[in-house]
Amino acid sequence: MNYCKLAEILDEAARSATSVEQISKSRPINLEEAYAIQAISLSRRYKRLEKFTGIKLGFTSRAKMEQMGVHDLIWGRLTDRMAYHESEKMDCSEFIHPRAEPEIAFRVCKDFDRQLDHTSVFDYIDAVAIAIEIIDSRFKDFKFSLEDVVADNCSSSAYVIGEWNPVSTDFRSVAINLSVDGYTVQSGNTNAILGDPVESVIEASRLLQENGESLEEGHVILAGAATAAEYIKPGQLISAESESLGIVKLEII
Ligand code: OOG
Ligand code: MG
Repeated sequence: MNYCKLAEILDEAARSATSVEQISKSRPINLEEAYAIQAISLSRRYKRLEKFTGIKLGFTSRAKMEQMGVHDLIWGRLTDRMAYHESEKMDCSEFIHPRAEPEIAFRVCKDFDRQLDHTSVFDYIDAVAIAIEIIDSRFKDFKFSLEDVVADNCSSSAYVIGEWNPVSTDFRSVAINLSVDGYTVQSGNTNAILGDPVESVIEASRLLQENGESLEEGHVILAGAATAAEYIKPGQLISAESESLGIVKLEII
């Protein structure tokens, strides 16, 4: 089966909220092929007039690696169709088996034109926020290999970003949690994200440059979850909170 067909299968699985078999079960693919499938699957979304809004990193914390049994940093693409506002409700029927995780988001203020380092990175991001990412693997039982999940755009399906804070706000080594209906279900610390979430931005710039791609002013970077993810269902109010960054909520129907 060629890449286009595999991309179509994954894109249609997302569109119809129907799970499919893991690619790796029938055909071994390598990481390069997996990223090629991801890119083709996203180009189908762009043809439907979805707009690229930024990228997400995955498996930047031990909690996530252990939960999913996958041990390498991955990246996927975000589009405007995945972006929810706090005032919107997320309709669970448009998803297969969605899970929520608490994240940190950074806002890009200058087009990425180089690989960033610890000093230059702050010229390129001007805001930080608490966020919820909704991941929804298109694979049955939410099970996959590293290559499978990369081909599936790293399970990206939705995200909501709280109020932006200046990037000088303390986002390092701060407690972060995920709550369902006001009860904390996951708690962690932002230092679980590569030791410091800003490392995700540096990693993002490296990965993008290696791929000949870039981020522009206004794009966002989801740094990766600091805790394991939780299954969500209709009727729940999901929130992510951190003392310094505030709270963001998403109502599920
Ligand atoms: C893959 C996506 C991982 C994160 O924050 O680590 C991810 C998955 O767990 O389905 O988004
Ligand atoms: Mg995530």
